[in-house]
Amino acid sequence: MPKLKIFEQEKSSRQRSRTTDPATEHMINYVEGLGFDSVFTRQKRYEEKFMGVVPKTGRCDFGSLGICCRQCLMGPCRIWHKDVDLPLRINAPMQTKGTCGASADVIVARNWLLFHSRGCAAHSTSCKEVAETLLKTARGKTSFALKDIDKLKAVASKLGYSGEMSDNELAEKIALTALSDIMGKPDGVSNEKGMVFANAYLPPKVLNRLKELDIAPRSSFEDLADADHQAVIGMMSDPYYFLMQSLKLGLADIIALLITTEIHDILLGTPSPAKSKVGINVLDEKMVNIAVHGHVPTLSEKLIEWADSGEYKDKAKLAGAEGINFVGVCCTGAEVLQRQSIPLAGNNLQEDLIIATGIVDAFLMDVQCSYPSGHEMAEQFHTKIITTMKDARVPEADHIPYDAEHSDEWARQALDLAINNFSKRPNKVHIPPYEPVDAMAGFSVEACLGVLAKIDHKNPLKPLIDNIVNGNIYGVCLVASCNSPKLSTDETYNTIAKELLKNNVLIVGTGCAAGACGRGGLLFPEATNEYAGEKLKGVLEALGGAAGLGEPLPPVWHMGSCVDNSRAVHLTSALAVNLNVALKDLPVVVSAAEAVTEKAVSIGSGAIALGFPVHISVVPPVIGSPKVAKLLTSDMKDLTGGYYIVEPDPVAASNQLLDIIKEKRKGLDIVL
Ligand code: XCC
Repeated sequence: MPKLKIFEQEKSSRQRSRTTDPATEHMINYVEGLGFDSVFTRQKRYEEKFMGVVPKTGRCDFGSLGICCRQCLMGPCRIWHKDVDLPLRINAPMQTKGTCGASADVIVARNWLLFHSRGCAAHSTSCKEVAETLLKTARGKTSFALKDIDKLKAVASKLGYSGEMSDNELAEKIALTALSDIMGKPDGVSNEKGMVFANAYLPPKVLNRLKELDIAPRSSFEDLADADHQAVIGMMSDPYYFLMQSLKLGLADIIALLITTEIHDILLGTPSPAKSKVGINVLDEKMVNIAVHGHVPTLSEKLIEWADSGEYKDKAKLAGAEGINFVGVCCTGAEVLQRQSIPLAGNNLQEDLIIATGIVDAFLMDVQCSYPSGHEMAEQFHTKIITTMKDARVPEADHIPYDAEHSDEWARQALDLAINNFSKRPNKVHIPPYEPVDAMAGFSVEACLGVLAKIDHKNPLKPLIDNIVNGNIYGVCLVASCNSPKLSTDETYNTIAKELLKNNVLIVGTGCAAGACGRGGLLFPEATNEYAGEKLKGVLEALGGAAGLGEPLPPVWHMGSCVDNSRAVHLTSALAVNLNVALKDLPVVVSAAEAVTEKAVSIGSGAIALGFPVHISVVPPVIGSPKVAKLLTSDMKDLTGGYYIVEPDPVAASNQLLDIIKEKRKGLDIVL
């Protein structure tokens, strides 16, 4: 169980460097030289100003440990647990209960659950919106198409719809099922059966266990309302049930992701591996640069479609540019990278740095993971921040409200704004002198199975299973979640990936973690020769050959945005069903090392509920309650098979993950 000194270990990572990406480091220094702030500067200032306190993070001790309660107007209460060492800064005697009588266990567990409410609400709301887009498309009310009919039919058949229905009818059925999974069902009876997508996609062994534990989700919005109700003063005070509800929300979140991925693929196409570039320098001084940031690919795909038209190519030239250059940021970036090979400029930590190049003509923010001060950096340059969604407004930004029914008009307005802004570029252009890195992305489940089918047409999973069983693939690690300025950003993911790769563990990546591996050069075939262990290298060479690439597959498979964590769930569920085991039995682990957002916490708990061990390097605000910390880091293992591993040091974390994989292999009685 984590002790207070773990905060110092967390900090020592950041003290090694702020980032391992030279272009990012260069731009941080440039921006600081101009006297502006970035998230990195603010993190540093936190530590400098508050140096010397224990646990030496510069953060509030109560908040860091999760024992500050601000839920009612009797408070706020700051308490302490008798079994947790007192930091020097705190003058004893401390209260051990809030005014209402809430102990550290109650306060920590309730705060923890409320993280999940916001995370699950974010993914569920995004899911609802894309399901509405599918419904409107099926009813002929948008200009989107059902681009991947094979995927449409596969999803429909999984849900039990087929027969004589037309494509539009199938799409409508899928959309309505998705909406009732998210928003709840009008009749209480079908409600009891839970989320239809969960029942259709999760392995029966896993589902049964979730039902036994009473954490199988009913529908996102109902489970979210239950969580809020439980958190109300005078309601739940048993930390165990708070944590179980957090698992339920995590699961509802993952099912929302799964639905979202399936619908994105139906509307926009299912990705397949293709090459592109990663790094701030994917911006092009001669072009109108448009950065797309957030999590809504439908919107960005419309922009890209229109930018490709003769009309907008001409408009860009008239403005004096050679053309229009899209770059991606964060998860919208991961989405357009995996489907359109649009280069990835960076993540949300780099938002300010990308703008500070002085050549971003428009920076579109849809939903989630944009920082609240992004517009302040934009004001120093000429960049137009364009917000698009009613739930994510930014002061002083141009707001063009997006809706699927009028997406063409919307895209045209946004492109016009960007092109008109090209001529207003400032003199202070500064591009980091580092070439972008080659990267391959697009490893959807369908693409992976497509390659495997070239080896075994009848049972594409068999080559994968055989290689896992014989130890050529020792295990699989999903690297997922955000980048955190609390650590040496990028370093953790890349170190863990390299450590595991040399031990023949295949890495799959999503979201900002996958982007970090991209900057570290791990998304490209050549990295296989450099980093993969001999056995894994052999497998990746054989797969690359089967795919007709003439080179190995890369050692880290970029599976998409954080929404596409669902692809990893999908693939591992297929493996588990094939082997007739539960997910917890597979030699599969997760590292969400640099987790930041509520969404990352919620997905992490969903993964734990499914049975996966989940590593994090940042210290979660739970160690103020030894009971809650123990439940999350060890007792959970007996309930679901999943649990959190908190280890700031990436090499130590890799060793722990390897030990877990070994233990799982022992359990399956396969080659050690
Ligand atoms: Fe956001 Fe999805 Fe985290 Fe990146 S990884 S900072 S949640 S963009 Ni999902």
